[in-house]
Amino acid sequence: MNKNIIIFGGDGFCGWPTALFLSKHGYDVTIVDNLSRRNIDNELEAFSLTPIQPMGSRLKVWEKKTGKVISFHNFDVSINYFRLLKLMEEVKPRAVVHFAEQRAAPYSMKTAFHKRYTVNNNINATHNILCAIVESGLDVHMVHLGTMGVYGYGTAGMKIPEGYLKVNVDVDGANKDIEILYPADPGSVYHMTKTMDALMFYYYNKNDKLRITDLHQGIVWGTNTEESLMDEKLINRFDYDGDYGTVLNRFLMQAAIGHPLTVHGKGGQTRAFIHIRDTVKCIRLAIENPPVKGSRVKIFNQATETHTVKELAELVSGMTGAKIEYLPNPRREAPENELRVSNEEFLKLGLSPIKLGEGLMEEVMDIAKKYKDRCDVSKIRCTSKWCAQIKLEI
Ligand code: NAD
Ligand code: USQ
Repeated sequence: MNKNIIIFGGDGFCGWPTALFLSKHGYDVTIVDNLSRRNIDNELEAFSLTPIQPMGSRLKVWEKKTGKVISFHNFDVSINYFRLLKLMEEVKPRAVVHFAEQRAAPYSMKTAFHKRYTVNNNINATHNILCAIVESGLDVHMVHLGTMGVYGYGTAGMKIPEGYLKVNVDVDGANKDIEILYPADPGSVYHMTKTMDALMFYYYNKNDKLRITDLHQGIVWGTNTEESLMDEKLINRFDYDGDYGTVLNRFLMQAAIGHPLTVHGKGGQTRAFIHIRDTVKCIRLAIENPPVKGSRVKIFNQATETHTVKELAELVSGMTGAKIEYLPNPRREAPENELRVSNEEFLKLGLSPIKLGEGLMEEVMDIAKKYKDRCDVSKIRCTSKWCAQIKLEI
C-alpha cells in the first residue's frame, strides 16, 4: 500500500501535529511550507506563545526520537506551480493534505493588502494543487481543511448537514427532490476563500473525477498532541494575539496570565469546536476512508461540540476566577445565533470525541503559565475591524 503523503502547510498549528501523527502511524510524510506564517509573526510582531523551533531542528529531533524521517520543501504553493508538479510526480502520494492557506479571519480583514493577499494566496494555492493532480495524471486523494464558517453558522433550525442539502423544487407544477451544495454564507474574506475552494472542488470532481474530501472544521483548541509532547523542541505553536488567537485558547491563556477575558459584544455567537488531538485523528480517518473514484466530493463536518462565546467565558471564569470584559465587537457578525452541526460521518468512522472538561483546559493553561513571559499583553486585544464604521473605543 502506498504510504506517501504530502502535507501542504505542515509547519502550521494543525499541519505540524498532523505530520508527526501520520509519521508515527507509518506514513512517509513530505512537508511543503513557505513559512509564511512565521513571516506574518514578524509582520504583526506577535509570536507563538510557545517557543516553536525552526523546521530543521524540529525534524532532526523527530528523527532522533523515532527514527522516522520527514522531508521538507520550502516553497510557495500559490506561486511555484512547476516545483509543485515535479514534487507530486516524484513523491506519487496516495493523498495530499492541504492546510496551506492564510487562516485568520481578523488578519484577512485588516486592510486591502491583507484581503488581497488572503484571496491570492488561498485561491491560487488550492487551484495549483488541483491542477498539479490533474496534470500529473496520478490518482491522488486530496484532503482539504475547510471551515464550518462556509455556512455562516445558521440554519432554518435543523442541524447543518455534511455538505449537501436535500431541497424540494417546483418543476412546472410538479415537486422534485434534488440535492445541492449547502448554501455558502461567508463572514470574512478568509471564510469567503473557503467557500470558493468548495466550488473549485465541485468543478474538478465533476470534470476530472478527482477524489476530494473537504473537512469543514470548527475552531481548534488545545496545543500539544502525544507526539509533540515527546520533546520540548517538537512543541506546537500557540497563537494568542488578536488576529490569530482563537477564542477558547485565548480565554484559557488570558485566565492563566491574569488578563480579563475578551468577549466580543455580548458573547451570544455560537461556534463549533474540536480539540487538536481529534483534528489529527480525523485527518487520518479521512485519508484511510477516501471517496471511491467517480463519486462526488466527500464533505465532513469536523467538529465535536458547539458553545456560545459567553458560555466559554463563564466556564473559564468559573474555573479560574478570571474577570470577563464585554468589548465592542470588531466583527460584523450576528450578535447571537443558534448552531447545530451534524458530525455523524466521523462518529461512524470511529471518532470518540474529546470534550471540554476532560482535563485538557487545564493543560492549555499550564502551557500558557509556563511561557507567559513570552506574551506581549499589548497584542491581546483584537484591533482588526470588519469595516471602517466600527468603533472599538469603549
Ligand atoms: P497556520 O497558519 O498555523 O498554518 C498554515 C501553514 O500553511 C503555515 O505554516 C503557513 O506558513 C503555510 N502556508 C500558507 N500559505 C502557503 C503557501 N502559499 N505555500 C506554502 N505554505 C503556505 O493555520 P492552521 O491553524 O494550522 O490551519 C490550517 C488549515 O486548517 C487552514 O486552511 C485553516 O483554514 C484550517 N482551519 C483551521 C482552524 C483553526 O482553528 N486553526 C479551524 C478550522 C479550519
Ligand atoms: N471572539 C471573542 N473574543 C475573542 C476572540 C474571538 O468574542 O477574544 C469571538 C469572535 O467574535 C467570533 C468567535 O469568537 O464570534 C470565534 O472567533 P475565533 O477567532 O475563535 O474563530 P474564527 O475567526 O471563526 O476562525 C477560527 C480559525 C479559522 C477557522 C474557524 C472555524 O482561525 O481558521 O476556519 O475558526 S469556524 O469558526 O467554525 O468558522
